[in-house]
This record gives sequence, C-alpha cells and structure tokens, in this order.
Amino acid sequence: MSTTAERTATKTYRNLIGGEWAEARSGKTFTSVSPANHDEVVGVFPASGPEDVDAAVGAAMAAFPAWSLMPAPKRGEILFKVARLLAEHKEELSRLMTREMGKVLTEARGDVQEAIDVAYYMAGEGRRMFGMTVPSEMPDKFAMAIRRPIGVVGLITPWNFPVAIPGWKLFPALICGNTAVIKPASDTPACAVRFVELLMEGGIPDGVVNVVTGSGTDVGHALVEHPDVRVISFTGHTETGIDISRRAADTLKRVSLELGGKNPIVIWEDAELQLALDSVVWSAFGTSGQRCTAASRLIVHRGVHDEFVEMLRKRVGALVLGDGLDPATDVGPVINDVAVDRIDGYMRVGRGEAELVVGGRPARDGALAKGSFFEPTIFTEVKPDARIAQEEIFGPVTSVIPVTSWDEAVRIVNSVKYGLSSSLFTRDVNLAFRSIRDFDSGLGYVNHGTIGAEAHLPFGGTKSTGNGHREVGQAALDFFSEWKSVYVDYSGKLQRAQIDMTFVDQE
Ligand code: UN1
Repeated sequence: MSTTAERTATKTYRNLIGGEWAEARSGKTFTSVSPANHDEVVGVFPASGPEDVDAAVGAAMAAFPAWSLMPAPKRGEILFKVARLLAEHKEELSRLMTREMGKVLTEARGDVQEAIDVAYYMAGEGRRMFGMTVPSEMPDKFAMAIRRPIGVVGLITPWNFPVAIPGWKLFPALICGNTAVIKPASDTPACAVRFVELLMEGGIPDGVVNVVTGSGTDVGHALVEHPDVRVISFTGHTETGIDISRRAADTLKRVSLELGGKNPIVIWEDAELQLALDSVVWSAFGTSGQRCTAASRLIVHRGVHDEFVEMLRKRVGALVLGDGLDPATDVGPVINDVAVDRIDGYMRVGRGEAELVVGGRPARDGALAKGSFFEPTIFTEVKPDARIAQEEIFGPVTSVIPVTSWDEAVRIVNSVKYGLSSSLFTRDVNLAFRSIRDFDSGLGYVNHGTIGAEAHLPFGGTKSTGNGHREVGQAALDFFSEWKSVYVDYSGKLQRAQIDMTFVDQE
C-alpha cells in the first residue's frame, strides 16, 4: 500500500470476548487519530462499559479450566507459533503503530520485536517453569514447590509501547496458565486489537485472551474492581497506579505497577564524549522522550560540561521532526495535544528555573501543523531540586545538571522520587562498579544510555516507580503464578515437623 492509501484507511474494530468480535453493549464508539495528522482517523472502537468487562471476565473464567490444565509445553507450542506470526507481520504491525502512536518506524519495529522476543522466551518457559525441590528435614519425606496458575488477569497497557507491553504482560501470564482481559490505552487500541487478532490466528483458544477497549473510568475501573479478576498488571501514570492499588485492595488482588521515571545519565570527566552524545540523543529523544526509561536528567562533570553542552546543542538543533513513516524523520510527534500542552507548561516552569539551550516550543510549521509536535528541548544550569529536574515530563525534554564531585553526583542521581533506570559514562572501572552499587534504580547501565532493556532480564524500578514487582524474564513468572509447597511423606507413620527431631542431639 502507498503511504497515502495507508494513511487514509479507517477501520472499524470490535472487542474480543470469548472468541467473538463484539460491539460495546451500549453501541457507543470512539476514534483513534494519528498524532502526526489529526485529520487521519486510524480506527473506530467500542466505547465499552462495565457490562462488556463483565462479559469478558466471564469468558476468561470459562476458558480458564481447560487452558490451565493444558500442559505448559503445549501452551508453549502455541506461543512459538504466535511468535512466528508476529515476526511475519512485523512490518504491518510496525507501520500501524507508527500511524497510530507516532514513533518513528525503526522504533516501531523495535517495539514489535520486543513482543516477539518475549513470546519466544516465554514459549521456552513452557518446558522449564522451574519450581524447586529441597531435602525434607524428615526421613522418607519429599519436599518441593510448584508453580500454579492464578486465574483471570487484567492487563491495563499504555500507549507508548502499544505492542511490546501488552506482549510482555500477556505471554508470561499465558504460559503460567492464566487467562486474560486486556484494556489497551485509548490512544492506541488498533495496535492492541491487531496484535490479539494475530494471537488468535496463532491458535490461542477462544476466551483465553479477551480485549475490551474504552476509557479508564468505564473499563479500567470495572476490571480493577471485578471480583473474579485475581491479578492486575498496569503500566502508566503514578497517580493512576496509586488509584488502581486502592481500588484493587477491597478484593485483595495482586497488583503490579510500572510507573514513572526521572532517569539520569551521569557523564564523568573521563567519558568518551562522542559515545555519550550518541547515547544521550537516543535515550532522551527516542520515542520523543515518551519512555518510562527516557533520560530526562544529564548530570555532567564541570570539566567536560561546556564542551558536551555545545556538542549536544548542535546535534539536537539539527534533529528533524516529522511523520514517523518518513525515513528522513529523527523525532516523531508526541501522543496528542494534551501532551503538547503539558510539555509546554513545563517550558514556562523551566525558563524560570534554568537556561534554555535549544527547542522549547510546540512545532506547528508547514507539514507539522496538523499534528502534535514538540521541539527537542535542552535546559542547562538546572538545579537538582528544580521542578524540571524532579517531575516526569514525558516528552522530548532533558535537563543538564553540572556537578564537580562523585558524592554530589550520587546524591543527585538518588534525589528524585523515581528509580527506574540510571546510567554512567566513564572509563574508570571503580566508578562503574560504585554506580552499580550506589545508584538507586531497577535498571543500571555503564557506557550505554538509559533505554534498551532486553526481554530476558527483570524490568522495573525502585521507590515510586512501582510497587516492587518486576516484569519479563524469570521475574514475570513469579508475578503470574502462585507457589504451592508440597510435602509427600512416604514413611508410613506420623512424623511431626519441628517436634520429632530424629537427627539432632536432644539433651
Ligand atoms: C517503557 O518505557 O515503558 O528499555 C518501556 C526500554 C524499552 C522498554 C521501555 N525496552 O526503553
């Protein structure tokens, strides 16, 4: 399809409930528009409500017994097929993502690839899913712990990784034997629905995965409060995460929250500056700064500060803003005009607190007029406690904070409420290891920016970035399964643990 034809195609999508494609019971709809051009409607979707959520949870409950009893290696075979199908449709999904969410095509491909990687990884877990066996303290007694499925899980997914994050929540949930209801972000429902269509084609049985589109208030709340949903996994704003936690408390749900970040890159005086520059541009302005892992603070040693800021100013000033489908584009739009206004509000704050080096305005000239664009922006001479150095802006904005000592750098790294990702550029191996020990974050990088976590290590953060859980890798299995400790006594007699101390001197 030509880009123009691709850009004018509007599709009508439905909810997926128990294997059937269904409109909202109310018949209401909403649209998803392209952030690069608001005249372009990507899709029309059900504006669902609690009754649709209830039907989806019912379908997931009904599918649970058969799915949870299917041997995990068989569930894995289905996930292998899903992974292959996603790979076959990678280009199509990526282009849809760029249209609907705005990120440049190379990054959209990376997003889909992340889902493919997790699908393969979790498919393999079907043949591992290790539990543990330990020696019993009693003779003739066997002790082990096994993983059990939990039940219906509710997945509330964000717009910034519209395929990767649904995938990295869903695949571990499925391999563990759970069934799911997904509520995708209202800015990117087409990506979610197309992703799930491919899962169904891959052989996921009806009812195992359900999708309900609509608002947080109408769909999200109903899912979080539903008595038959046992688990909620959410990625998004901190305030929403706290609200979800409260709402889920009455039904004692297990809740995983992946929230904000204010991620620092420390550039030490011995750093390789060209490498640091490339990494900063990628980490701060990739996905237009709309990653939880984006580098929004640059803590730069005074010894290289002026040189580095000058390199950065030149490079960032030359970044090309535009439609993510255009190969000439470096930085795509932000998600919508509400985001433009929010980021713009921080420009007023920043101008009062620091020096603006480059950017600082919404971009509305020429071809950008119909979209939600914001200039890549750098502030310098930012005080560590300034609002722009403390609050998550979630846009193409980064703040340079000069430092002179290592202790000061560590203090500033840890001075924010979040703790997702952190990075250090240095050639000094001692400092590298100190950063690993002392930077308080769930992800740490040395001579690499703050973005680019891989699919097989735990993903998540400390402090207000979450509530202590980790996603993907082995850690995801712990979240999506229940431990059962099992004791088999083959002695044929009563053996009382902690009381019949056969092998201990009993004076
Ligand atoms: C997010 O921003 O919510 O490490 C996830 C990264 C990606 C995932 C980001 N692999 O930037």
